[in-house]
Amino acid sequence: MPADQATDLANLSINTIRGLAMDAVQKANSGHPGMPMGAAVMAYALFTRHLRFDPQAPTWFDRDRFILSAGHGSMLLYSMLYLLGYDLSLEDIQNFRQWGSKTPGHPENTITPGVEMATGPLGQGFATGVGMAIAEEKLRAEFPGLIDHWTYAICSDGDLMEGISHEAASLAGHLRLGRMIYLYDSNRVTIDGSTDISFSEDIRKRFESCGWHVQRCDGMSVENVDSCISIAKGDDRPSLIICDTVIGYGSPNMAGTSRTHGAPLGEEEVRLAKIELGIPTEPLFYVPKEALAHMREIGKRHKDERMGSERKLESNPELARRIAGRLPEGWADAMPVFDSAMATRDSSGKILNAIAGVLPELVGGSADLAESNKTTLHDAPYFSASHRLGRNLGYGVREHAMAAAMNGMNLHGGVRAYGGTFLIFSDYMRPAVRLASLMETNTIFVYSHDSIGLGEDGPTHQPIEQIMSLRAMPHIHVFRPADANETRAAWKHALESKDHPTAIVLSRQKLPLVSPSTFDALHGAYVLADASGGAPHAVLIGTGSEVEICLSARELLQSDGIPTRVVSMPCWELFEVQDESYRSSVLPPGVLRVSVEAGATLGWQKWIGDSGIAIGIDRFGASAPYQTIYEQFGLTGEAVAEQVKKALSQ
Ligand SMILES: Cc1ncc(C[n+]2csc(CCOP(=O)(O)OP(=O)(O)O)c2C)c(N)n1
Repeated sequence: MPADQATDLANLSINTIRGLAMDAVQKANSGHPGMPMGAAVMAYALFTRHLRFDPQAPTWFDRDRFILSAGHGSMLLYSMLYLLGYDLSLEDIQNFRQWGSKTPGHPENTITPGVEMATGPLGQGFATGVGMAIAEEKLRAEFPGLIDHWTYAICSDGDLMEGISHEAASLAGHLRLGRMIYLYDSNRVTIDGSTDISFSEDIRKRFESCGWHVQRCDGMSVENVDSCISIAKGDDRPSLIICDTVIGYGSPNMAGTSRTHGAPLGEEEVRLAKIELGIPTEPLFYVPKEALAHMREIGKRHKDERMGSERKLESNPELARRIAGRLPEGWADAMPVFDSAMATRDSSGKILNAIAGVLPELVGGSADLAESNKTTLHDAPYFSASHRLGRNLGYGVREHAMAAAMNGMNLHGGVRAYGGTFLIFSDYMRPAVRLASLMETNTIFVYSHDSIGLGEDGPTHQPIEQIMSLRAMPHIHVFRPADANETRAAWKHALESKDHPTAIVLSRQKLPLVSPSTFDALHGAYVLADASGGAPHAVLIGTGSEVEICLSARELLQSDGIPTRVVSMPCWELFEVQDESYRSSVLPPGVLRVSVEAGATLGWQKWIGDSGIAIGIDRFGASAPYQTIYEQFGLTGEAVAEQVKKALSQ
């Protein structure tokens, strides 16, 4: 082991981090001690010599961002935050992984001050940081002299194995995101053992070929890591610093092996490791006064700078508005009111271009389907290495990295990112969509080509279970508008949301204008056409393109003397939060309810009950003109009316 050239105080602090990690994992009887023990030096070098932050103001906008991409090493971050003086106590550390604690198993931004994002699913942190760096570049160009910070991450073997890291690294290099510095904890160990089993690519060459600046250093030396970070700052490419480390450093019998990765070392091994590292074996959770004082002092280093920076930020009203996430007064008036039939992807594109001028924070993008998704802001160039003011992101065919990067931009703040792909490819980005929901991030996912209505491309491209599987995800709002005016409501809702993502699900095919120009759709569901000639005998509930089918079924039923109501239900989540009296006024109890949606029927029972009828598609689609597929699958006004009549006659 190379001798660490750091000062005694540095070594004391580093070993304190290691001791806390071992003890917390041991006490919780679960967790990951190895990574914090091996990466403590890297984290110490970064936090004490480079990172700009103020524990008293963890959301200071111009702070450097730090992501622990290898989130299983959470005790590394928690120890650091506690020692530096964030609002995290030694007791919190002792409650690691316990119910209600501020120290959950993996970092969560909604729980712990100083945690920038939730990590744990490997690769997500890596790619989310790319979005944070994009936001910084863009805002620095827009507000020169006010914004000036860096994005750092610690990532692991597992992070770099994940496909999303390839997508994100390629994008970051292409965009020349020089303010990104990633420390790679190269300990050559994963859960199953040595990386020899599965991971032998040349990381240096891989990242260099993606346009990164790559260095390699002894990750167990503060001085080495420190000087590599300094060198990285002088290069205008994103930087990867390959830090050679030893997982579980200090454990006499387990260091360097996967046995330290994801389980307590055991009381005896913890004792031996403490002796090896020169940490007193008692008391547990030992924090030497000198180390705490040293780290707390470092925690105060940027206080004055932060206060000055905050004054500057507040002095610019436009930037202050954007940092606060406030939309300009009356912004929604810029949205057009529609009076004609069009695909909802088209109305979405028109809305975006109409509001782009009043919402300069809007950053669009698509995973190589901009023309299809209608996501392009026409008056703005692409964001690129030479055009930092660009407002369209060309993510390339990288759905997963796109979603994570959008999360990064929205977590960063000051910009508001949306991005599009086909609904079917929401599956390619699902882990990042899930994380957006968990992190309470207001990312807007634009999904066009939302059903068999896309026609000839066939079943590989026709979503079936995607809408319902998005609805199954907690917290995200799924909005499937029936026409251009409901699309306005969808965008209003998505843009005004602060603490949840929204998926806007759009048709490829033209849809008639069926809804009023008011924002009734923001109730989640509303009566679009009521029964005439008496109380309804049936309520047809449609979403998106199937609302039109419900309306034509209603015509047929009404002409047969059956009073029929049509309810448009573009957003379940908004309807769920309406009060009981509104909900039962829309869906009266005791009346036959029929859902019509060109997708999986699983789940509609929630609204139609045991005696309702769910009309949908529980098989894969088919390649044909879309009108034919709708007919073949029984999704027509006639077929729906027949089913209703049959049910009512039983
Ligand atoms: C997407 C994803 N797949 C699997 C896991 C489970 N997991 C946690 S850590 C890990 C690998 C650990 O290897 P490495 O990233 O090198 O971390 P280290 O061993 O250095 O702690 C795996 C597979 C995960 N967290 N995320």
